[in-house]
Amino acid sequence: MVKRFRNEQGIALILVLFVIIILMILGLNLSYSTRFGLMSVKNLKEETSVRYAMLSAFNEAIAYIAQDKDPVVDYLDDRGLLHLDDRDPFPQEKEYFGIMLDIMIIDEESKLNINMLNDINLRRLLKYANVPDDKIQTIIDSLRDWIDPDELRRPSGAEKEYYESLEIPYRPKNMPLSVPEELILIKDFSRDYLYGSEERKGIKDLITTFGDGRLNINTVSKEVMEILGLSIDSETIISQRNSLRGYRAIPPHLTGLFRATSSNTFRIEIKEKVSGEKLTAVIQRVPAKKGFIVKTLYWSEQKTYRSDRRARSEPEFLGIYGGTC
Ligand SMILES: [Ca+2]
Ligand SMILES: [Ca+2]
Repeated sequence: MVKRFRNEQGIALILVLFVIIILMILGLNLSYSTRFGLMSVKNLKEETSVRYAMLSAFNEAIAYIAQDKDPVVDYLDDRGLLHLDDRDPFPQEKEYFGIMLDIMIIDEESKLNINMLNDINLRRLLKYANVPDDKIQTIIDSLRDWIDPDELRRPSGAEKEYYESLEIPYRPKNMPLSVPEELILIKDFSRDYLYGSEERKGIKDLITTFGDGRLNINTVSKEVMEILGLSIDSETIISQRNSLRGYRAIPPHLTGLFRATSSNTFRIEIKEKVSGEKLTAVIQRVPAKKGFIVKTLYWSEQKTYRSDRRARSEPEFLGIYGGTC
């Protein structure tokens, strides 16, 4: 009888211990879930705040561009800031909802359109990036083959048979480039020709795929002018446009190179100072009865993940589309 009573006590003790262990596991799990949930909410709140701050800055930049009161002139001052009219340039940094952002408006019509460059200027552009001489003709022919609709290979070029034989095969676009980054897909075009390295200056900031190929004399950089063969005249052009607050007409001897004193295609780059999250858009303004209609041509958001403390970033969305906003 006593032995049976002790056995029952032992079983009860084991059951109590078992229940306590289960409760501890459930408690720890609940605590972890709650902590994880709170972190997720905090991250979501931060991400949402940053995104809305960026969208606010983007909309303000668009309004600034669309309210240009002087359609004849858009010019860069001696600090490199873009003036659209008598207003102050758009602020380069501004706080939205307590979030500090860097903001840049860049004239895409100050850059060389890589889809429309002739061989002479393309050669000068590649030389600027210190591309080896024996690769320049291959890149020029391959770029032409990449853009033209046929499959007929130029002497140093590349068409379908070359790209399909690569370790990771793909096909040539047979259309104009949508974004400058596409150059990296073209035969013999190395990534550092675009982005630069210790050995060479990259061409990324000098080229575009947007706009109709017109260059605005009031915004082109010294580097672009030198690629166009204007090395001596570049200083004079920059000093004259500074003192004039932008040419209102192109000097007769420069009409062969420049066809505009104002622009319609702009890149807007917005970056959060702390995390480095970035929003890039290219917009085009089209004259309308009252002011301008603004179309978005390109949109990219570069997101930063903070939960692992070592912020890593990757493009969240890369898109090119037409539309009115
Ligand atoms: Ca203007
Ligand atoms: Ca082709």
